[in-house]
Order: sequence, then C-alpha cells, then structure tokens
Amino acid sequence: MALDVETFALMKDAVTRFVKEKLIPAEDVVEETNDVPEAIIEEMRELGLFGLSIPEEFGGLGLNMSQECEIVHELCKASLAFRSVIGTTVGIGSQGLVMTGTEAQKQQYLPRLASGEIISSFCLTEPEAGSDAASLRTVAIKDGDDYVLNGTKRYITNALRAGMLTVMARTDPAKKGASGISAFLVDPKTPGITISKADDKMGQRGTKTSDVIFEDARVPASALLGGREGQGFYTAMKVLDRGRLHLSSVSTGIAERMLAEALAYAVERKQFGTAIGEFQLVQALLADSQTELFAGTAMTLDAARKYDKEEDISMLAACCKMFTTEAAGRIADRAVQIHGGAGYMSEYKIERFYRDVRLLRLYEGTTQIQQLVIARNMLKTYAN
Ligand code: COS
Repeated sequence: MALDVETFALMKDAVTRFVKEKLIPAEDVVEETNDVPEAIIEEMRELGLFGLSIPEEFGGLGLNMSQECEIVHELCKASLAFRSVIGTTVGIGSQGLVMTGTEAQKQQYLPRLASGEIISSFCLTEPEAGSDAASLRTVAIKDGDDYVLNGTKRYITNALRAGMLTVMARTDPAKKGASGISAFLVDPKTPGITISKADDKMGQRGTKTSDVIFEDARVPASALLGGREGQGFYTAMKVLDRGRLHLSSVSTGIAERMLAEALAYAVERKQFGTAIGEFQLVQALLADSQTELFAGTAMTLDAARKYDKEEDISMLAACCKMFTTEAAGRIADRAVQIHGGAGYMSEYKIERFYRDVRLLRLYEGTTQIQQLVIARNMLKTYAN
C-alpha cells in the first residue's frame, strides 16, 4: 500500500505550503486559545490528512509508513498541536482497526475516520497502568449480547474530540497479564462514559488530553475488535511499534524547525561586533544539532522502509523513538542556548518548543521503556 511517487510528491508539496502559509501563522492563536481553530481542522480534512494511513478502498490516501513519516516530518515543522489533531486518527487510534478489524468494523468506521468526519483515540493508559500497560484494570464483562465496561483511562489524547475510542480492557479478570486483555471500538457517546475536562499541561497547548471514565458502559459484542477476545494487548503493542516510528518523525520535524529558528537567530544576532554564528562555540551547537537531526531522520526512514517490507521493526522503532526524542530535547536546549536570554522569553517561540518537546520522551513509551524493548530484543536474538 503506497501512493504513487508523483501524487505523493504533490501531496508533500501541498503540506509544506500549508505549514508555511497557514499553520505557522496560526501558532500564536493556538497558544492563546489553547485550541486549534476549526477553519484549520477543516483545511486538514480537505488535504486528506486524517486519512494518511487509511487504505484507499476506505477513502484514505493509503500512504505506506515511509511516506507517512515524510508527511509527519513536514507537518511538525509547525507547533505540535496541529499534528496532534490528526495524530491519533492516523496512528494509534485507528491502526488496530486497520490491522485486525473485521470487514464490518472497517466499513463502519474507516471511511468516516479517513474523511475526518470523526476522530479516534487510543485508550490504554490508566491511573495505575502507565509503563506497565499489561497490568491495566479496566474490565469488559460479557453480559448477554453485550460487554459492560468499568474503569478509568488517563491522559487520553483527543478523547474530547473523538467519535470512536479504541479501548483496551480485561475480558478475563482471572488472567492478570497480557492474554486477558481485549480491544473494543467504542462510541464515546455511549451511556456510562464520561470524558473529563482537558488536562493542564507543561506545554503543547492546543492538544487535548483527558480522563475517560467507564461506569457500566454497555457496548454490543460487535464492538470487540476483530471479534476475538484476548488479542487486545498484542494489537496495542503492534500499534505502538508503528506509532513509535510516527513519533520519531514528529521529533525530527520539530527539531528541524527549532534548528532553523536557532540558525536564523545566530545569523541575525550580533555581539562583539559580529554575528554570533561566526563564533566557533555557537557553530559547535549548530553542528551537533544538524548531525543529530540528520541521523534521526535517516534512521527513521530506514526503519520505516523495513516496516514497509514487513520486517519486524519492534527494536528499530524503539531505537528511533529513543534517539529522535532525546535528540529533539538536546536540539531544543541548544536552540535556547543560542538565543541567550531571548531564548527564555515567550516573545520568541523557542521557549514554547522547548516545553513542547519534553513530552516526546514520555508518551508512547518513555525512553526507559524503549531501552527495555531494545535490550530485550537483543537478548532474545542472542538466545535464539
Ligand atoms: N508486538 C507483538 N507482541 C508483543 C510485542 C510487540 N511489539 N511486545 C510484546 N508482545 C507480546 C509478547 O510476546 C508477550 O506475549 P505472550 O503473552 O504470548 O508471552 C506479551 O506481549 C507480553 O509481553 P511482555 O512480557 O514483553 O510484556 P511486559 O508486561 O513485560 O511489558 C512493555 C512490555 C513494557 C514493552 C509494554 O508494556 C510497553 O510497551 N509499555 C509501554 C506502554 C506505552 O507505550 N504506553 C504509552 C501509552 S499509549 S500513548
């Protein structure tokens, strides 16, 4: 599944223009209102951005992973709030359905997700189950033709905007680990579901996360993803492998933007009678950032190409996620340093990006979880 080379080039061009002409000029509005303007979301629909990863037969663009990474990189040269609006629908919220959904489930949701008519969210994390995702406590107990859901999900991106939730819940409470978990496609308007107000965060204003609370929420048996119990955790892990490549491109995109801001400042700002970019210590900051940006972009595309060839990329995705998100943190820090005192002032966007990128090292698996995934894979390969 991939868009042909010429159409893809046009698409990428359109996104580059959209970022420059519409998104970057709207960054301050997003910051002030803590929301993305509806007119921009409408333009995202028109550009087909909600359907990037959804197969063409269901109305999406059907990009392969390498193409998705390239588009996401472009999009993330603007504030991360814009990508977040489409992020869950393109990535973790919909891909379980694309990978394992029944034909009827795909027909029910994918065309509306692809057009952006509805947005999806991925409900895995809970108050007591973050890194240890397999310990989740939300239950879905079979009752006649239905399942009854009880539990709380936490920090759920786009739950407030969502028309479909992919919910991981324990269908077999007797099984404590991964094998007792199933996934459900749930309408957030179902009686018994409450979505809390948006969380206050360190950064990434305009993105929306909130709790999703299930109190005897009754869903039909047809909501069970793929029609099979006990598959939810495995599906979530596969979705996260893919999501980690997507997030690596988020990281390289915003890193490129921060470096561009730092370079422009270094050329324009004069001290000791010359542009600070002429000083070798500032050049070292620029060069280190450029090198890490190139490395992160190259490794992500390499892993994405392997994903497209259906190779197992669990370990590589974790390597990419760890390197690119940590590098984005370092690049943000150097960009602030190059800006000097101005880098601490809200008037310059770099302090905002510095706060925004801090989240990258936390969500969809912390750096420490990526290390664990990488080392476990190495040990497994050695043992075999
Ligand atoms: N693809 C498919 N299956 C996978 C998998 C993957 N990438 N990773 C693990 N599994 C399977 C394992 O093979 C194992 O199968 P069995 O039940 O048949 O033995 C099962 O899942 C459990 O795996 P494991 O024993 O490795 O699970 P752990 O509980 O030790 O933890 C980690 C696995 C830590 C990697 C997982 O919980 C994780 O990724 N945590 C972070 C969660 C996260 O990213 N949260 C972000 C919130 S979503 S925005």
